[in-house]
Amino acid sequence: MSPISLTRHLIEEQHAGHINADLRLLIEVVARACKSISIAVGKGALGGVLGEAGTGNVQGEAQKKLDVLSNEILLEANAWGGHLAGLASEEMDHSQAIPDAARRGNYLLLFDPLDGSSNIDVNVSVGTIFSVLRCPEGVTEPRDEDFLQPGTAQVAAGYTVYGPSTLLVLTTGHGTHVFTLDREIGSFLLTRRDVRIPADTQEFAINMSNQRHWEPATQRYIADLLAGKTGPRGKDFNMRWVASMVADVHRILSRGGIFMYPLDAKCREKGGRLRLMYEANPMAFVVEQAGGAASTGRQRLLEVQPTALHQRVPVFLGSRNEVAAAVGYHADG
Ligand code: AFP
Repeated sequence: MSPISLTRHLIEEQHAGHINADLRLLIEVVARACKSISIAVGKGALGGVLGEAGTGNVQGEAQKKLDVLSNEILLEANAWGGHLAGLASEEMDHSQAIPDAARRGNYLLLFDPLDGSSNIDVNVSVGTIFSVLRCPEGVTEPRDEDFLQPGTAQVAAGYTVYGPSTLLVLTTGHGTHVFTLDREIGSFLLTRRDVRIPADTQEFAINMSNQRHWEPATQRYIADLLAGKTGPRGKDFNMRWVASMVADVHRILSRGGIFMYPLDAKCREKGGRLRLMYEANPMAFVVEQAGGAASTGRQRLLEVQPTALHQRVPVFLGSRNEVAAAVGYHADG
């Protein structure tokens, strides 16, 4: 039986009462925008879109041309989608409300338009991460504070990976599903329904160059992983680090593992390296819906009460038994 399309999957989700028509159409708009981003990314040097844009974002990071282009594609796609009350992006200082009622909907969309963009110029997989929240009742012109909802309030989340194939990974709270872009027909087709992350793993992902900056608990945990079968864990571990969260998380979704960006002396002041609202929360929702776990090291990630739109958090996510082990080291202080 040939794989079903994203459209059919979303209609089935709507018929099952899992989502409404507005959310279904919003997800379709985001998926269409990601197809356009995939085409732009896929052109590489031929598209004249590699390299620096010569601008910076609210994070204080130099923007790549594709960061700016991907952001514009998502803004334009949603400006007239009719399903959003507002949107927020890693690349924009503040959120943007959809101005007129004619094209306003009931949802808030948050996104990292091009995650991993430091990898774009060396042709390593990058992606888009998105999160959908409800606009608070009675709010017609949402402001930044209306977006500050915990990850448990998400009604949909997902990411794309622009890699050897372009994948869309999506949850609406009823499992995590993988769609592959069929470039010949231009449709996302369901290639993996209801992904389950193995509870245990022998593979971890962390940027080891920060080792000397980690908290003692992280130092102890990683040292025990590296000690392998001769150490307290009694088994050897392998390590991977792509430095594109979408690629590292997708590997974990595909074969298990633990992904970590813990606090370190360099990012402690900011609260962590990764952004809560449009990186950690959507990935935590996707991972939990696939039977995995996601923590800050001290609490369930989806229960963090946000205080700022671009807030950062420490992240431990993946195989639930390994996340529990890592959290155990941090609970000991
Ligand atoms: P960029 O989008 O600036 O490349 O950052 C990617 C990212 O936010 C996330 O995708 C990676 O897991 C993490 O940063 C990599 O951080 P390091 O460059 O410190 O390893």
